[in-house]
Amino acid sequence: MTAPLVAAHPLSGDGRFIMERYRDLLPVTDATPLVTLGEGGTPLIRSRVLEGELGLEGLYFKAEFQNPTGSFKDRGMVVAVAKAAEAGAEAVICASTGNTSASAAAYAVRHGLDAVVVVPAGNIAMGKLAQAVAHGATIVAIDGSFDDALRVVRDLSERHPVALVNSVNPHRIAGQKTAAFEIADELDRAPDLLCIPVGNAGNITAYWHGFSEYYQMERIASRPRMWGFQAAGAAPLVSGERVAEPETIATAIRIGNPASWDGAIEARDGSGGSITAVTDDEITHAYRRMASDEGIFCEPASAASVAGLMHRHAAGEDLSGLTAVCIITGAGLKDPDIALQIEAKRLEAPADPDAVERVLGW
Ligand code: AN7
Repeated sequence: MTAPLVAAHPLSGDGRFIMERYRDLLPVTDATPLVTLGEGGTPLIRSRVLEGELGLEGLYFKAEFQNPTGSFKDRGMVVAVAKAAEAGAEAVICASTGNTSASAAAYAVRHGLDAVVVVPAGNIAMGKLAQAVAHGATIVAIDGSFDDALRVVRDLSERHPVALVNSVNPHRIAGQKTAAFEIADELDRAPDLLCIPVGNAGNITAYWHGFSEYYQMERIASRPRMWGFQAAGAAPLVSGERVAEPETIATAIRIGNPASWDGAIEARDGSGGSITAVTDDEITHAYRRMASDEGIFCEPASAASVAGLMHRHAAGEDLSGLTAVCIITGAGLKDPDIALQIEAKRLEAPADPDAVERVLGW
């Protein structure tokens, strides 16, 4: 018998949502509350300009910013918080550079649980903080990095009856792998290249699990090469050494000691892929090109996937005949401060058509 659906959306019975669509491949039991905010089912948007510019056969953007709280985190969180509720937890806790806390806060509300989020003071984007505030999460800003915050919440979750919902929780990885299923289902094959920003490395690990699972089930005949990209100032997986004081404009991936280190290396080596660094300038450039050429307003960390692909092309990599998917992990509205640094085409005029015509030069 299937569990009753706690309908949070009028279309929640149509199988679009990951806990229903991929139920058999997820740790869902009859006792798991199928609460949904509408996560998953994000579009694969074909590139307008960059595909041709990079000489690719196909370039697609997986629009993960269209998830309910504006990032890919919802795929893992919907499963992790449901499993926490199923196990009788009354509260969830996480460390976050922002998106995990926004997602945890929303799903905690949905399940009637409390949320505690521990964040690096001064280093989380305004939109993400606003989300945690709005959902009523208890926010602890620590004088330290994300890595310090993760150490703190791991410790607290062992001392208190709270569920840890960072990606060290395997239910997070399980939920996030569904994005790989969706890509394969939609393309009817695996792409040749999967380009993805890497911070704590949960997502690259999850995608690799997803593609590997489909490969083992013979749903796809090949797996993509995984191309992970870290910000140059926070690139422990590139150097092979922890970074004590990570620094980058892309605060979401300002992480010096990724929890899923081994998973990232496995994805890289198992796929014949790579994990390389992109500079903040490259990230900023790709971020602007995505908005101005593709109509996609993402956050800086997300643009690292596109920056990386552009970097590899500029370095002489032949991409002809290949199909690539870039994972666009989070929404541009999360970080309005960065967006407003772009020189705007902004004019001023009195409230009069003739005056507006004049400033437009028409
Ligand atoms: C937009 O929210 O770690 O490599 O605490 O928000 O799985 O960590 C966010 C990470 C990429 C990196 N893009 O993914 C957090 C957090 C965006 C992100 C990443 C994050 P992982």
